[in-house]
Amino acid sequence: MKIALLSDFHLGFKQAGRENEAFENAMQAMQLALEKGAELIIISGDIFDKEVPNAETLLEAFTIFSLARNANEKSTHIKKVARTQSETISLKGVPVIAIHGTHEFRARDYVNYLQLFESAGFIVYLHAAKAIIEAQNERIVVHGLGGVPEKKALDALKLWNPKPEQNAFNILVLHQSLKEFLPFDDEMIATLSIDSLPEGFDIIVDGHLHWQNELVEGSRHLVLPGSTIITQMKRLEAKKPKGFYIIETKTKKLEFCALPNQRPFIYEKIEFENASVEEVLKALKERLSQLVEKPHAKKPLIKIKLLGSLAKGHSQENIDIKSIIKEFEDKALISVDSSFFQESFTKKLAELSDLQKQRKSIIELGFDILEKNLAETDFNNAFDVRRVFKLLENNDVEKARELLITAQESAEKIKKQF
Ligand SMILES: [Mn+2]
Repeated sequence: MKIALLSDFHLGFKQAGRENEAFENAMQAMQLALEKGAELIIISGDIFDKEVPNAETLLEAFTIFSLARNANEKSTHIKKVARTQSETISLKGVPVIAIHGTHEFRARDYVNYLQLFESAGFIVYLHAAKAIIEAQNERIVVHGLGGVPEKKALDALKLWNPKPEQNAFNILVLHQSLKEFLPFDDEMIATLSIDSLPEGFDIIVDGHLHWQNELVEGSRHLVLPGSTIITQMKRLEAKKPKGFYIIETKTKKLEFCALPNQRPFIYEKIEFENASVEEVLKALKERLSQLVEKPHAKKPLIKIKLLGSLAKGHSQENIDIKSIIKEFEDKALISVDSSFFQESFTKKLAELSDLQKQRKSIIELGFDILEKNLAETDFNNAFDVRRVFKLLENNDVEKARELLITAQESAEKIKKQF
């Protein structure tokens, strides 16, 4: 069986000049996968860029899933098995199996949008569950775990504890960071590493990491389809095209299929030493002129990193990058990141980044404090802190109260036993 591995469409992602790109790229991926004869489509999370997509974005998703649904007249019965229940779901056309990513993750008291697409008959949605397909004398088992907060990923994987089935082609699908792929300058944390992933699966597909990669480590065959769109402009994404993989289960042959019409992405560094503002501007302009010389079908995305040092008395605040971006706006979508070494400025930046970190971690800090305080009470670990927090954040006070009361009752029961 030919299985297409797609990931991270980020439908709803918008940036000036790239308003339709997420949709166009995801459409290209789905179209090409079907043209290539895919008989099953697996999407490893982040179909949507936001937890709650708007109607326009939902329509885009329906359009993409309809391509698969209308690809042929067949109907496939998929047995979905979760810890406590099992059901058979029939999908028309080429079946799509998906997990949620970090972008569309919703706490368990809320319905996520993949559940909605499952109930509409467009996909089978897996979270700590597996899907079994029997077709053409083959048995395919897709084991899926949606994206969970990185801190909890290792525990979640251990708790779920997926096991490959005998006489079947087993695919494990995840949406997490892996320690091996985290660059030093990245703030993402990871609790999973390749050797912490379970063994015995024919392939392990991981979404979330936006650049494509394939590697075999020990008995594990890891495949990162990468995103179909550039969202954060990471250096690694400039090296490889966007696309998806197709695997043939019998031969285990893996093929990468690049999107036929994608926006070029150029990532460059320019280094200076004691340069004046004028020199930086001149060099930046010259480099950009060279880069846009060659005509492209789509305006290229260019990210330039300015590094090194400025001359005494020159400050990067005086480098008018905006007007340069404007000058080239007909030819490219430019983003310039200046990280000159300047003592006072570096200090200022460090302060700013500290401030930002503090702001970012206030919610995490809240969790930590609550968790710590609870550990000292009779509540102990009687309820899911994150869940209660999310409920309170959404003003579902009544539901949070109920949860706490149930937790208190069970805590008291435990206490009575001692
Ligand atoms: Mn993503």
